[in-house]
Amino acid sequence: MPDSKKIRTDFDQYAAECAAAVKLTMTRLEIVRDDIERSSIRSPFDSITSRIKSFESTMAKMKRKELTTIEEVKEKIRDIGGIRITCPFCDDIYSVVEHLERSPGINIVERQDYVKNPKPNGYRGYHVIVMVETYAKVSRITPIEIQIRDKAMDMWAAIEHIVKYKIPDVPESAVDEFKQIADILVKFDESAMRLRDKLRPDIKNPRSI
Ligand code: 0O2
Repeated sequence: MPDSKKIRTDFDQYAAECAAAVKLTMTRLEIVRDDIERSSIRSPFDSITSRIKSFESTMAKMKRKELTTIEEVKEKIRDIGGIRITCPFCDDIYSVVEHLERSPGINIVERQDYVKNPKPNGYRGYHVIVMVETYAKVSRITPIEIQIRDKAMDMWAAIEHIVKYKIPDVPESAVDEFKQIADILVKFDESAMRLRDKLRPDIKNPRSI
């Protein structure tokens, strides 16, 4: 039986490390975004937000993954610190990924492309795990997750998350309906890019001056 008081103390300490890594990465991303906004016709960035996974949510994930110690959490749950970037258009996601790849201090060690390969329930998004070096009393390297979605994907995921949260046993019909909405949003994304390219070919590439 894990010592719940110790887990809480260990979690709070690790969450503080993750918060430092998130803070540093947010600053780096904001610098990249500001530079693009100054020098480009439009930006592939819409919003950049962050969160630290709550203790309760981490405990639930530990239970699901059958983890009992903070050492296991550090190894197997790499989204305690999370950043979410939203983009206006679906193909902007790959521009953002290119910017991350070029940014010093953002070291991508893992990626999952749920845009090209959506989850069976219809979830789309591009996830990367980055290792961030921070220095307080000692130097540490901490993983955080960056999720990149366009606005349609983000809207779908936010609603699906709330529904899944409130009702643990989602009926099959609701799962089907979510998938149908996801399929409609794929079409929406395609139309939005087609209209952009037809009406505003000058802004197709967000990096063009
Ligand atoms: P929260 O509350 O957002 O932190 P896992 O599948 O979670 O056991 P892993 O490797 O962390 O393992 O999975 P993945 O695919 O990288 O997903 C991590 C996060 O992506 C999730 O975190 C969600 O934020 C988001 N995500 C993934 N799949 C879905 C989905 O089907 N619907 C929604 N709404 N979000 C999804 P958490 O910890 O689940 O939740």
